[in-house]
Amino acid sequence: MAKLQNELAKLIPEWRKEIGALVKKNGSMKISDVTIQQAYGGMRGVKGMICDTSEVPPDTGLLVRGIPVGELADNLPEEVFYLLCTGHLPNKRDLKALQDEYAARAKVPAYVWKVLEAMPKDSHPMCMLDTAILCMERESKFRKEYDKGMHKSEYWKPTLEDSLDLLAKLPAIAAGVYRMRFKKGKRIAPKKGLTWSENFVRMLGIKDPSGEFADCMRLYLVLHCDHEGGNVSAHTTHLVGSALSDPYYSVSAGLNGLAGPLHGLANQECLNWIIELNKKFNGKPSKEDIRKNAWETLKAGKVIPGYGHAVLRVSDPRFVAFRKFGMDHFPNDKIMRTVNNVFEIVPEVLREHGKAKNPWPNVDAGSGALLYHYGLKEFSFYTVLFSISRAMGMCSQLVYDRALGASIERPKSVTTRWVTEQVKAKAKKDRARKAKAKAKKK
Ligand code: HAX
Repeated sequence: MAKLQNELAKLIPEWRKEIGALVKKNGSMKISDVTIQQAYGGMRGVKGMICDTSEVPPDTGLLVRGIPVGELADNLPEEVFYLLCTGHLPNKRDLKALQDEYAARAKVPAYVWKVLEAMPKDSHPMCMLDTAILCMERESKFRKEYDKGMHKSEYWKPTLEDSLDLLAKLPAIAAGVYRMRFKKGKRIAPKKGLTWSENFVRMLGIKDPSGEFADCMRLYLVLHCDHEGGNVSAHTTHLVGSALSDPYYSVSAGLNGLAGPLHGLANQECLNWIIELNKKFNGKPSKEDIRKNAWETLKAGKVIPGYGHAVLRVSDPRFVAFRKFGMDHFPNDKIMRTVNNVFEIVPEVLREHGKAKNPWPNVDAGSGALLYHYGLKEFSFYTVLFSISRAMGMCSQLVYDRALGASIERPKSVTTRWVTEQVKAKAKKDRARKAKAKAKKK
């Protein structure tokens, strides 16, 4: 057995013991209430699920297993996957073992390419990626072991096997989608001895003589890895997985959610806003131009893309890391300069506007500028990049769910009639209480 499997085999019994005791002793303690507003409003803030791989405190932003994501800005995505799974970074030997696992599992089955080639030429890259993942379901080791009859304490093992298979193949699939969808020529084979992100950049076929784009992609794949459990894609993966659907079914379901414009697709709109701004002011909008343009956007009843967040109340540390990378490597790039100036002006404008609870930039405010600089200009592909990274969070959450024997998810839904009856019953009770209090006073 390779190192990650060994490490988890050691850790999982400890987690089971610790969490088992916690639930046994405190199972009836309340940790959340739900209001009618929350029930109709996307369950915002309802604490009703567990995710130990990462958390998003509003005042700091993403912590991956307790480590601020900014502190991982020099790490490899492989190291971050190991961290997500185990709670600690790998040593050199364990990292090498994981990289060897990826290399050994990287070959994409030939039928995947045939399926993709049969799709309409204008299919969305996200649809192509999800189709490729779903059609590989026949490879699932979890399903095969389950069909043979497996003890539930063993579920995590083939779940991890499927996850490693999937993660190992994703860069080749995504790069294949890129070259096919945007007519870039033949697929490029992976090369031995390169890291996960270096190989991905090589297979995309975008020129990178300095290796800077590969470093940018390394950062991109680290920063998007996970964002706790309740966002659409993570929650969907967890929900589908809770039925013991294998990782191919679960991850492709989650990525279908990431493809939505309110979730992973937002990044392309941000770059569009910046590019339009540059076009309008001959590539050099002044701070006053930016202020005017931001107000025009707001007065037109639109949001300023890349700013605001449902949970965060500070600048997203992922934006901070992207901005630093851009300003360190290409401060004079027209788009990067505007991204930086927008950051200096827009929070002030949003504060004056007074609506957004968080006037600060989110992850999407800067990431597109970096990709664009290195020549990756096909906006509809950006969510595919997000997906490769986020699959690490999804897979590690699935392994954790199977390790802990997570139950099938089944919250109780209620009807509007039921809610109305509760409101009426409460009003009746309140009236009775008031009448009683009044009678007592007399
Ligand atoms: N520009 C203008 N108005 C904004 C705003 C922005 N950037 N951010 C929030 N507001 C407005 C909201 O539209 C809302 O207005 P109404 O009361 O008229 O509905 C009000 O401020 C309060 O909203 P909020 O509570 O601060 O924010 P929400 O939790 O409702 O929404 C969003 C969070 C990220 C969706 C929101 O800030 C937004 O639309 N931002 C711009 C789009 C964007 O950057 N999306 C990417 C998010 C990152 C992500 O999660 N990617 O996966």
